[in-house]
Amino acid sequence: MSKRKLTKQQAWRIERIQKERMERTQKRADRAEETLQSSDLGPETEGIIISHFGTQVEVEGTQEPNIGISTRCNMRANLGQLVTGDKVVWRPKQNEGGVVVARGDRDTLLQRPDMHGRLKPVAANIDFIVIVIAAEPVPHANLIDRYLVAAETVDIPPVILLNKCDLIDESNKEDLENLLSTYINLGYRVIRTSIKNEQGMSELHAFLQDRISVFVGQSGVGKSSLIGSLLPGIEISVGELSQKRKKGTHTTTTARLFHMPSGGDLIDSPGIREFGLWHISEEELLEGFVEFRPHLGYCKFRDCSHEQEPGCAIREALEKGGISAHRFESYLRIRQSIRDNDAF
Ligand SMILES: Nc1nc2c(ncn2[C@@H]2O[C@H](COP(=O)(O)OP(=O)(O)OP(=O)(O)O)[C@@H](O)[C@H]2O)c(=O)[nH]1
Ligand SMILES: [Mg+2]
Ligand SMILES: [Zn+2]
Repeated sequence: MSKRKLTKQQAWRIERIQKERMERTQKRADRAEETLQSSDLGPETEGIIISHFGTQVEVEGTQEPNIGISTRCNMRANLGQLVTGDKVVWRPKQNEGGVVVARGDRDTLLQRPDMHGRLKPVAANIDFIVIVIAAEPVPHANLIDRYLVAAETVDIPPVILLNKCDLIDESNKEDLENLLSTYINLGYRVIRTSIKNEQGMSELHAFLQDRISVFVGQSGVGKSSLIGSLLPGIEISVGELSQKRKKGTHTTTTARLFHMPSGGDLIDSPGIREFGLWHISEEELLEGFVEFRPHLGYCKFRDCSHEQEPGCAIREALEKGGISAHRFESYLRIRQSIRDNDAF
């Protein structure tokens, strides 16, 4: 991740955009308040956020008489950012729409910084993070490690899903197997699927049963395709890879929650290029690498940077093979990106 240096003009532009955004948020909140003051609102009822559309959210009722019914709602100003999976209290308007008036506590929250370093929630109240990679586009180990660190930091168990197994041949088999074996050795569960030949789909279905899972990963790996294949009949957009570079085309633009008829929820999320971890501390980063944990606190120097120092327990584990070179390198890269951002 590159360090972002802004010219005065860029900084001024960002400041202006932020000011405009704040004004818009305020106006929206005023509108929500106005509606609340008027009398055409129904009683408070519970719901869950299905999706977020900039100025509004889609809320599905979880209480009679609104169970399963979706309503576009404005939101009160003091709620902070609402996100897919949030449990809310809302009031229906007489004709259509409604207003969200409160948000329930979150059991879990996956979040990541946006381009400007502001922390954005991705999904709330999730039990599992399904990190989707594919035979094509080629997976980036560092991105997988970033997701794993994020999952470990918020204590939401991750699973790695290799999709498009129908596209595995002699040219990519070894690389993919090497990549996966690192994670299998660390104790992470790996599921292999293909929506073309149905491989692994029943295992995946069984795994997702009765849990709330969010599908994350690069664009084009097949997150939406997998959900569409698990839930035939739903409306979900799927996009071809770009012809030239065989990369995803960022088809899904906002997270959305779908119900499995047999129980459980699936949250589709937009593909990403980078997963910034600027919001976590260097200690959390170390803890986020599960195989580092048994060695933490055993370096000779308390402020060991795990680079050159004698008596470094992490490097010793690296030499003995308890920590793989690729994971250690990943750790150093992420640590550097956290430091670069600190300097900014
Ligand atoms: N061969 C093969 N192609 C697949 C498989 N799963 C998905 N695809 C194709 O991969 C492309 C991208 O699929 P999407 O489901 O849109 O990918 P996504 O991860 O949701 O991408 P974004 O929404 O951009 O993040 C589409 O052309 C799919 O048909 C699979 O198992 N095998
Ligand atoms: Mg998608
Ligand atoms: Zn050390």
